[in-house]
Amino acid sequence: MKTAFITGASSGFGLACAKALAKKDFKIIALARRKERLEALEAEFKDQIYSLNLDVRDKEGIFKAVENLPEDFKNISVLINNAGLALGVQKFDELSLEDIESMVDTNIKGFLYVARAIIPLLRKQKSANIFNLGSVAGRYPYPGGNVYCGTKAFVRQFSLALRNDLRGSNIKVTNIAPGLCKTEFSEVRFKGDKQKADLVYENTKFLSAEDIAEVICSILALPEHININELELMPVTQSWDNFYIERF
Ligand code: NDP
Ligand code: 8X3
Repeated sequence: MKTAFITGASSGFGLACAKALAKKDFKIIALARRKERLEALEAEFKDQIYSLNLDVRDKEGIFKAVENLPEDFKNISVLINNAGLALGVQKFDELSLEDIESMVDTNIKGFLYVARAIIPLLRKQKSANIFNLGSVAGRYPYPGGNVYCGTKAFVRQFSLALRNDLRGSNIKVTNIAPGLCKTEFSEVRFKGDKQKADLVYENTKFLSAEDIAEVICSILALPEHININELELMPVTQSWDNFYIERF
């Protein structure tokens, strides 16, 4: 039985990946802050799930938890480094320092703590996969994206650079960069304002969390010698608008 370590496993992509991989007989280490959500996952898949009720920003907690994993959950060959968030759509100079720090601390620093704690375990495997959750926001800027776009650009470039450091290890690294996808993402971004969140998805077709899980499962099924560096995907309803030109 293979083992996957998934952050942000209480909702959206992380939860969909946990379920999809559990159905494929993986053991799952499911990390998130909301305990009751993780308990529901445990209730569904029983001993296949080992929950870590943790915040990725808790540096000491992350390293301690990984060090103290039960022996039968230590053979991790898949990392889905997914926990992350966007807060607000204000201009950068109107964004609160708290929100700025929260995005940087979660999407960059917490993301790095998890990678740093797990990669030594992946190195013990004959082969392994790392999936980092980037975003189209890491490549294409949009108004109000500022810090969030920057954090996802970090994920993208870090993912590519990490491949150099893992040379010879047979550990693959993929930056998954989705576009519009309906999860709790917008509700978090608008701080619980469901009306504003729903507007994002109004009258259009969006990706689902299950679509992302399916993409990850199909990459996992590829022959061992293929590394997908980056996979960018959007719903067919999404494309680009023009550059903005200021006119006088
Ligand atoms: P959700 O809000 O549905 O899920 C986010 C998950 O991250 C939750 O399980 C949440 O769990 C967890 N999380 C957030 N902060 C922390 C933290 N500090 N410590 C531990 N866990 C945390 O969003 P998505 O599933 O959509 O997002 C997953 C990833 O995909 C994010 O990195 C996001 O930026 C990215 N993404 C999303 C897109 C979209 O349109 N939805 C498109 C492109 C990328 P809990 O609150 O229980 O801790
Ligand atoms: C989430 C996609 O375009 O809302 O990463 O930033 S977007």
